[in-house]
Amino acid sequence: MSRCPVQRGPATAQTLSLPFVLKGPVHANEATVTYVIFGDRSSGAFSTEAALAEAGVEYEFRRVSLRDNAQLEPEFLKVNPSGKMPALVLPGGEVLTESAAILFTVAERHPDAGLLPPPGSFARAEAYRWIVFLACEVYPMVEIADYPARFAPEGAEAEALRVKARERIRERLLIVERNVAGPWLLSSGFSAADIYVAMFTRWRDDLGAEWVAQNPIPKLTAIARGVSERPRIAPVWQRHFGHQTPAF
Ligand SMILES: N[C@@H](CCC(=O)N[C@@H](CS)C(=O)NCC(=O)O)C(=O)O
Repeated sequence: MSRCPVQRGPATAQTLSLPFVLKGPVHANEATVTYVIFGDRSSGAFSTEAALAEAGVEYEFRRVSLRDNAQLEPEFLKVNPSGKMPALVLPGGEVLTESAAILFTVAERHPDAGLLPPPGSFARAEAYRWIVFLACEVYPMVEIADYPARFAPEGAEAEALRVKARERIRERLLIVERNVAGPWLLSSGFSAADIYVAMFTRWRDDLGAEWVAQNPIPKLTAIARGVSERPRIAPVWQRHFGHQTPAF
């Protein structure tokens, strides 16, 4: 299976230190003092957590197990009716979903973190372009690769669809690879787009070792390494992806 957060390695004390399941209901009108992230290890919730960590703000991570399909439990559906993670509860209690929208919002609420280039600049437009490209052209393919039986009859047809979805993911990541300014995705420097694309490079089952060997993605790999080494993100990276070998 290639679920984006598949538990590939042994659980460590670090990874299990997250609360295992929802601690209690969170409603849109419940006042919270810090951000609350709902997600699983190695999932799309990495991008939310990394952005908040980079911004240097407090947050709580509530673990929703994809392996146990907890995202489809009524309790989580109250948080995100589409049964997807990440979901973010803002300090005022409002619930926000969609990983790209969350990145834009965190960047806007914490401008000093420099998660996006200055408003109005072309660099900012490019950040929007690549984050939206990943959210709209790549992320939906992950659902097809992870849960093909949602889209085709179970068995050979679903498996064939999974293969096709993975091909699209690979082809589209190569488009991003060819557009990396270096060393970061944008010529203006580090941004939330780097956090986001680094996450997609970690979902190795979607890429496949053989494909990576034949289609090196050195620029995206360098971005992933750079993101993993940012002082505020490094512990987050370790919790989500540290179990992977080789790391890059
Ligand atoms: N459009 C959503 C996609 C999120 C998504 O597909 N997340 C995966 C985990 S990486 C998920 O929750 N999958 C569970 C499911 O589809 O049942 C976003 O960008 O936040």
